[in-house]
Amino acid sequence: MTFEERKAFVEAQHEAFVTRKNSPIEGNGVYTRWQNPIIEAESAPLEWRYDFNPETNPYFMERIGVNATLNSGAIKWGDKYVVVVRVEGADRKSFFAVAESPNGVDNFRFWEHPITMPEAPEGTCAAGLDAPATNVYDMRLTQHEDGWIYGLFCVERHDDSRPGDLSAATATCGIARTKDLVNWERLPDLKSKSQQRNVVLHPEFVDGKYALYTRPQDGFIDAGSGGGIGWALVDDITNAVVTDEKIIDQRYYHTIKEVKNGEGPHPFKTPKGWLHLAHGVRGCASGLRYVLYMYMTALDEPWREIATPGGALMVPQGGEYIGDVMNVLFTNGWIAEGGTGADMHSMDDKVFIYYAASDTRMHVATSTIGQLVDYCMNTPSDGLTTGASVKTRNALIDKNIAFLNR
Ligand code: M1P
Repeated sequence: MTFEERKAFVEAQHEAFVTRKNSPIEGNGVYTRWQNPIIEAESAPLEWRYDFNPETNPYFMERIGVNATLNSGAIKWGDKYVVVVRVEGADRKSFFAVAESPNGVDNFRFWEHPITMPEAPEGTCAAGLDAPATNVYDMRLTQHEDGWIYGLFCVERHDDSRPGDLSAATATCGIARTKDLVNWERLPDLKSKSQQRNVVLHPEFVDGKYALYTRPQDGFIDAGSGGGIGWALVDDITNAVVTDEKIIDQRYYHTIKEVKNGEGPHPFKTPKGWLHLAHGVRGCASGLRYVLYMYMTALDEPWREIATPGGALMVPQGGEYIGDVMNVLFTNGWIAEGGTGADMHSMDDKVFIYYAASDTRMHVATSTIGQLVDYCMNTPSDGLTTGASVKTRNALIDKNIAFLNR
């Protein structure tokens, strides 16, 4: 192939890939999965990967590869469905990039440039190191009632207290804000006694303070003896310090969140309470297994659980199981029609759950606020023993027998 022939071939393939139609797969009544991933490494613009000049790239070869597109924040932006994607280059460094779709389920197209995220202001890195971030990832977007859109994300640096160990790392929460998703003001990292990943900003002030869902962890990978989804109030988001942190969603032995868990995107406000989406992790012979689960908290006390459906909402299925980090579903973005931030949603509002499969590609599942609230309020909690589980299932069977024999 000549340079021109190959360029035309690659361009045609890319356009077909980006514009392919998606279709729903009828499921269990709680949500609907969509057949195709919505964003994959191949979705990255060709200008980000190829040198288009025949003099410097005579074979029209890919110059800077993209390895994966995963854990994406999400927000409705005018009439567009926007995700802030964690794009991982072939060099294992992640960066953030905005992609938009006209309908939320296909035709996602990246904006021209990735986000240029400033480093934390000098002297404000939580790790006490003023080194630039080695890696940033998993942004949670919150349209806050203070008027800003916040992005909270994980900042990873080498743990220099263990100089001989090249895998030793620290996780802290980076904070940035924007009005247009293009220009970002970086604020000091969150200061906290422990490492933090999966920190999420609640969209409303609580007692006049910024409220955070946290995930304290003993080490970079291990949640350790603590863990759980935490709750902390912060006086000043431009110098955010966690002083008091309480665990609001615990981990339990022999459950889907035995090893660790973490808040997904910020919760939606519904007439029945705050609707939360999270991930839970357990260990098994094939490694760690990440699944999605839900819970609800009281409208006036967003830290108090009022519904804790047992088990997983979604687990890896089919091709989702395969990728860079197998057996993982992860979410940090969802969109509900009918409002953003702390707007009250109605039961009819459509919900788009954006989730990544095996740290490799982005998918979508759709539902409604009403279906998800019903799921939360009417799915029995995990009884934590086999005996309790059988009792719960028998109660459903007996109810059905009585109803069907009426
Ligand atoms: O590899 C699975 C996930 O592992 C981490 O999540 P957690 O902090 O709960 O263990 C994150 O690195 C996440 O990005 C990744 O998808």
